[in-house]
Order: sequence, then C-alpha cells, then structure tokens
Amino acid sequence: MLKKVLIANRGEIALRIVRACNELGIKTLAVYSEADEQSLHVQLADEAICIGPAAGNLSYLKADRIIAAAEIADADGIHPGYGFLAENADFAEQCGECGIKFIGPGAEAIINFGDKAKARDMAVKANVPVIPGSDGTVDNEEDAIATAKKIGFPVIIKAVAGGGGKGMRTAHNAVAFVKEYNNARNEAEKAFGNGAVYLERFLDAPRHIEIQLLGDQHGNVIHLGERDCSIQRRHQKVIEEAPSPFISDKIRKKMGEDAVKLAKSVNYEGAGTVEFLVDENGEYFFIEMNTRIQVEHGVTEEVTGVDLVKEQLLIAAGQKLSYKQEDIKITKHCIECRVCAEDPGRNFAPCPGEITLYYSPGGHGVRIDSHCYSGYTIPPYYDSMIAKVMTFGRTRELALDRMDRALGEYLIRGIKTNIPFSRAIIRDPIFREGKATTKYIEEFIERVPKDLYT
Ligand code: MV4
Repeated sequence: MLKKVLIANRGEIALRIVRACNELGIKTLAVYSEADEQSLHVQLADEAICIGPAAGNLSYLKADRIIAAAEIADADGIHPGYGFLAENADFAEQCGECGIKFIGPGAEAIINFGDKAKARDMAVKANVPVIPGSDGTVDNEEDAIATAKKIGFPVIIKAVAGGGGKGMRTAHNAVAFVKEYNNARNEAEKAFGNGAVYLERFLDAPRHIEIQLLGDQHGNVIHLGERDCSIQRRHQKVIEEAPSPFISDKIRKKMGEDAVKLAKSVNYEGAGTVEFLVDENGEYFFIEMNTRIQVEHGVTEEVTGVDLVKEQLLIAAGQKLSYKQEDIKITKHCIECRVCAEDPGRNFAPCPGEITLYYSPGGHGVRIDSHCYSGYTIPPYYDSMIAKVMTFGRTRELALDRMDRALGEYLIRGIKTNIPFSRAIIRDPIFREGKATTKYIEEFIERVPKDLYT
C-alpha cells in the first residue's frame, strides 16, 4: 500500500481524497496557497506545506514546488484530483522520474487522450463509433472546406487541445465555414498555443452521456454505468445524474462494453471517463476521454456503492480491482447539483466573499461534498464551486423530491449562489420528464422568467 499521499489540489476534492486515505490508513500531505491557509483540507490532512501565492499558476499549478513538497515530506504518491495538474503529462512523468507514484494513468495515455483528434483516432481503431468527421486534423482552408462538404453541413470545428468549448465553432454552410474555421484556429492558438482543429458532423440536440471506468495495472477494466451530464451552461456542468433517464439497459450495456474496449486497447490504468453524444434515436458516438477523477464521480459512487477514490489509491498501489464487471449493480438513482458562488441575476457572475452563515442539508438520501463552513471566505482566485449536493433513492422521482427538499434546506448567507436556479430546473416539468438535451439550459433561460430563479 502507499504510505503517504500528497494531495495536489484544494477545496472539496482535496477533502474527498483525505477521507479515502484515512479509511485506507494512508498518511496525507496537503499543499496549499497563501489564500488557503484556513482551508479544511489543510486542517484535516496529517501535514501541510505552503507552496506559494494565491494565484493558481503560482501554487497549485507549480509542478516543481509540489514535487519538492512531496520529497521534503517523503510522500510516495501524488493524487492530482481534477483540474490543475490532473491531466498534465509532464507532471505525471516528473512524478515517475522522482520515484513518486502519480495516481492516474501513465503520461502516454494522458498525452494521447489529451489530443482530441488522436483520441478520436484511437476510438476508430478500437472499433468504437465516432461521429462522421475528418480523418485527423484539417490543417489548411482548402482541405478543411473539401472535408466539410464531404461530411455535410452543419459541421462543428473543434480544437485538438480543446475543452470547455474554447476553439469550438459550428457552421451551417460553406461561406460561414471559412470564417468559423479561421476563428476556431485563432481562438485555439491563443488559448492553448495550438491552433490545430478537426471536424465532425454537428448533432443538433444530443445528450451528453459518459461512462465511468476503472482499470488496474493487470489489464482488468470495468465500467460503472453512465452519467447523464446534458444539463450544462457554457460547457460547465450544472446538474448530473445516474442512471440516465434516456438510456435503456441494452444501450447501457453496449456503451459500457465499447468504453471498456477502448480502455483495454491502451492498457488504461486508473479512473477514467469516456464521453459520448447520444442522438434522439439512441445512437451514440465517442467524443472524448477524460483521464482523471471527475467532479461528478460521487453520483456513480451512490448508485453502485463503489468508492472510486479508494479504488484509485488501490490501483496505484498495484492491487487488482476490488470488483468484477458482474459485481457492479446499479440499484439506485442519484442526482447532483453543483452549488456555485455566482449570481444568476447577473449572468452568473462569480460572487467570492465571506459566507457569514453556512448550514448544509442532511437527512435520508442526501450527501454533501463541500469544504465550506460559516465564516469561510471564498477566495476569488479559483473556480466558484462551493458544494456538490447529491440526493439518491430507489427511483428518479424520489431522488428529485429529495433534491428539491435539500436545496430548500440550504442556508448560505453573505454571498449569492446558483441554488435558486438549480431548484427551478429540478421543479421544471421538462426536466422532470427526463427530456433534457444539451440545449436545455439555453432554452430554459429564454422560457422561464428570471424572477423564478434569482
Ligand atoms: C458536439 C456537439 C454537437 N455535435 N459535437 C461541447 C463540449 C465538448 N466536450 C463537445 N461539445 C459538443 N460537441 C458534435 N459533433 C455539441 C456539443 C455541445 C455540448 C455537448 C455537451 C454538453 C453541452 C453542450 C453544449 C453545446 C455544444
């Protein structure tokens, strides 16, 4: 087993990792920025080292400082959480060179899946369905137009280094395409220092469904069913749930098997997520693979009973998976709302500041993952998520009723949050009926009067 794990992150995920380590008897080493001295992850870890000033690029993104902290305190593993260095192949490699186990897949998998065109190519090679599109990148206007015409409009132009919708553009005809192709390239160059793009047929109102995977160092890979993450605003997830109200047992099984096939084809180690878009006919297509633990992992934990972070730690220590595929049974429904310090009345602008009063919901069928407390000040330097509310029960209806109840119980004073917005969605008949696609939030904002959620 690992003896001491450095947690290269902050907020609720740092706490989540401390908890898994505590249950496994692994010592924990927190790192923190000058803005996070008062943070719970610093309080709850066995040891803590300050790694720099508040800004992320001067602290949580400083690979050399984090590795130095691990060496000073003699940690034998580093858990990157999500965001920050979680999908940084150089960091994973440097950990290895220093004899520290990076808790995640090898650098090669991070590089290959980090390039979305390469990832698409790997899916093709593994015989996993992809959306009709370009064969690799389209590197000049001429080739791009010819390929777009062959695919057929509308097409979507995506940055290979993309994520979060940056460097992504759609075009409904050849004239618009030329303009958007150049826009996408320029934006990607600016955002990622890499202007390379590829093309896909644009699906108008798909569902975003992702499969959770675990793979060990012995070639075993299992899937833990899907999460429906269609409820997104500006490419940020707002509500996630499992199982998807749209996916039949038959499609679930096929998608799961395809995700496993892809992971096995690259000897994938650790937790991973294969993202698919699913059209109105239930046809599904690979889009991306994430090589980290995701924010919404708890949803899968509640419906399967599997502790994904513990499994990550056991896998990193070289142990075999604790479960076989036939052990994985989905016996519950779980919904998650991300609570963010933002103002739905002012276009969801971030609202950092002091939480003067914090009381979080509880009771049967409720899980809260949060690092917040009364008197805690949300720093302006990091993302605005302050809690994840998960509610679960035997049926979707029960999970939804509990979410409505739980959100109504939340007391957060001093700052604005998106709680009223999430509650309005939970109460919306269209969402209740399980009909939401990736276009849902945009339409919701047009359809529903603002005073219903501000
Ligand atoms: C698409 C698509 C339609 N067709 N690809 C958005 C983020 C990135 N991960 C992939 N995204 C999309 N890719 C094709 N071929 C529509 C989206 C998309 C989307 C996907 C999931 C959730 C919300 C979304 C909102 C707008 C666009």
